[in-house]
Amino acid sequence: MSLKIYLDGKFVPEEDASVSVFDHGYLYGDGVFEGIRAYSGKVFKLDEHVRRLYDSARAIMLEIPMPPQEMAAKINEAVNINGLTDAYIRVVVSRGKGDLGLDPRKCPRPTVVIIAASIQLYPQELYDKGLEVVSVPTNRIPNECLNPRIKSLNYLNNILAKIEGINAGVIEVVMLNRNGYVAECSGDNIFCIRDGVIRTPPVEAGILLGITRGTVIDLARSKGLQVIETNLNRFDLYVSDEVFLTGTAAEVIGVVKVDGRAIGSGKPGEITRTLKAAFEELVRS
Ligand code: PXG
Repeated sequence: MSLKIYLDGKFVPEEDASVSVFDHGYLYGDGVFEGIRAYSGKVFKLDEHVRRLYDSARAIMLEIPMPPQEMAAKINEAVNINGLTDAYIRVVVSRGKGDLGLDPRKCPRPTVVIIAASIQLYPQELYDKGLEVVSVPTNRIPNECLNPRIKSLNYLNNILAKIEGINAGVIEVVMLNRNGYVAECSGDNIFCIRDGVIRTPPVEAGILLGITRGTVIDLARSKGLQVIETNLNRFDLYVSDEVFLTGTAAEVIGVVKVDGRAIGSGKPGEITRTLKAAFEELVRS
């Protein structure tokens, strides 16, 4: 069945949802986006995602041509109009159509797209067995170059890292920053646990401030678990009792091998399983 896509002010059938080849989102990756989920008809952490979208846009001096409340309403409408209850939502705001040339002033009007589609879940087996990851040569881009807090349409840094992972036979990778500290994964944030203490890289390490990351930190603290945002290196991962990743697509997923080193017992750990269960309960409540 054909989806209805929000494009520049109205919902159109997907066959008609086309953007110009002169759009600077296409020509230069000039724009921002969000990946959001809906569970049982409710969009998860909608306000947080909309806020991050507008922060990303502000950082690149892109003025989204509608207020945040209207964006939130359109995101809800995109889910409802397509009759979806569990959905994956992609919001894209690009610089818009303009002449060739980098100058963003060539683009009078940003292009706004909202796609709400059914979601492709990771196979259950990955959650039961846990993921294997490797650290890759491509470093996370430094804050001073293109701050990873900006969820921009330039994902080549992450895609190059992902390709290195695919070449090594894994589906997710650990990206380090230019100081050798752990930053994040290509599309997930990373946590490790030792002696019951949960640690995750701080924003200064050069990461996207994941909405799932924030949710899981809150959940852990509400259970009396200690969570510390601190620099980690690969050694810290290797000697962890547990490692897990968080992200909109993956939710919470255990990691059982890092660079060939088995983590803990070689199965997803107890705290990881507790947090995964708490997250599932939250999204379904
Ligand atoms: N780091 C990076 C680089 C990401 O792109 C996360 C962390 C996790 O953030 P959230 O807010 O989702 O907890 C992401 C999120 C996709 C897709 O289609 C990618 C993400 C989210 C949803 C879908 O590949 N990345």
